[in-house]
Amino acid sequence: MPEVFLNPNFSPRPWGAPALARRGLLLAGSGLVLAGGRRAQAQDQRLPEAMRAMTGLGEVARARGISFGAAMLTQLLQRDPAYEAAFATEAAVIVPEWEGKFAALQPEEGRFDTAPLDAQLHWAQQRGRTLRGHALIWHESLPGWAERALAEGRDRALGVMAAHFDRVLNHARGQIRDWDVVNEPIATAGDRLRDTPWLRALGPDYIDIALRMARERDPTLRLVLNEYGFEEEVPEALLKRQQLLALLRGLLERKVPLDALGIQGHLHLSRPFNAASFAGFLAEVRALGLQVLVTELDIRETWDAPQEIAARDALVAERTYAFVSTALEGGARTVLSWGLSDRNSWLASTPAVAMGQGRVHRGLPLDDHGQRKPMWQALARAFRGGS
Ligand code: 9MR
Repeated sequence: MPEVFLNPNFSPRPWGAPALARRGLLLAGSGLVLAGGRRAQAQDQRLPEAMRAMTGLGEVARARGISFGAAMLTQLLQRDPAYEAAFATEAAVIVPEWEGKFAALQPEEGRFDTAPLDAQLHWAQQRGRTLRGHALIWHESLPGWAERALAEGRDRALGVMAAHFDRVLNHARGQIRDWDVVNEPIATAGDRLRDTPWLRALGPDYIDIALRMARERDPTLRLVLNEYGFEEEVPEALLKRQQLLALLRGLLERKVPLDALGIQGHLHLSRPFNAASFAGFLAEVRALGLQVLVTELDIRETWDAPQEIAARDALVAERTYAFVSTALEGGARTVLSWGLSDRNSWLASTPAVAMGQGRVHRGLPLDDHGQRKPMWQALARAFRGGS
């Protein structure tokens, strides 16, 4: 059986057929209100145009020297005009949610498929947007052939890494200036390096090797180490901060090239957030001479939260503002959310994190219908520097 290399975990939910009144409401903010009696199809065609006319988060952020963007899926970009319009309006930066991963780029050894990534690059270039790379070395989205090859020993693993970097970084040269070179190297428990095929093949040095290889191949790149699970005030997150700081210090002491820490920001309302404590951590990272950026913001709700949408959205917005404003005060100049609309979020399509029973996490700036939520306003407020 050939392996399937479309993003295997994502099955898009179709755009629903919201009531005409709801569409009218959606468009009201843009000054383009459609008559209630018009046919839904005509509205579908106009919806993206109305969205395009709005001032987006990218623009709001840019006014303060901040880059805002979001993770994009080519499979939706190419077939959903409302999805494309939302990115055109809101995102100054694009990050491929799947298309830059190992399994997407090299599904079989030596056979590279850059078409889905190129589609995003083309879209971004046409509109003067930037695209950042995600992710060269990760324990997930590694095709079966690569996992088997890494198990064959050190030299083979070095060869696999070098061949992938050669081809991908050469292909993207001058187009992608910023890469997550190593993604999620610390164990979920926060107490040690994660046990991955790369670690088993090359030892803890795999991180040094990957960063050095990336710098050798393209000295102009911003090299990022991207991690999650250390943002909030829970014991495993605090442990992870310590591991992360030790890892970063070690890399810098060994003169391994590294420019920034990517803070994923997959937040949980079930966990407390302590702004002062997180600010202290950011200051320690910055004191090492590293930049910080928020790479994958979204927010998971809890089941014991209120049922009413307005109350749920207020909690999400409050957490968004607290987290993003702390990150910005701590020096972040790039903020990316992991998608734009709840409809297409991995929070909805991944069984292990989905809410289920008819509820969908409302953890992104736009709702299921592409309408702006209080989280959108919270981001805008944080970018404007308001309180
Ligand atoms: O959202 C992504 C999902 O669509 C993919 O199927 C999955 C595996 O490639 O990766 C998800 O994105 C992850 C990101 O690459 C790294 N940080 C955690 C993200 C959510 O799982």
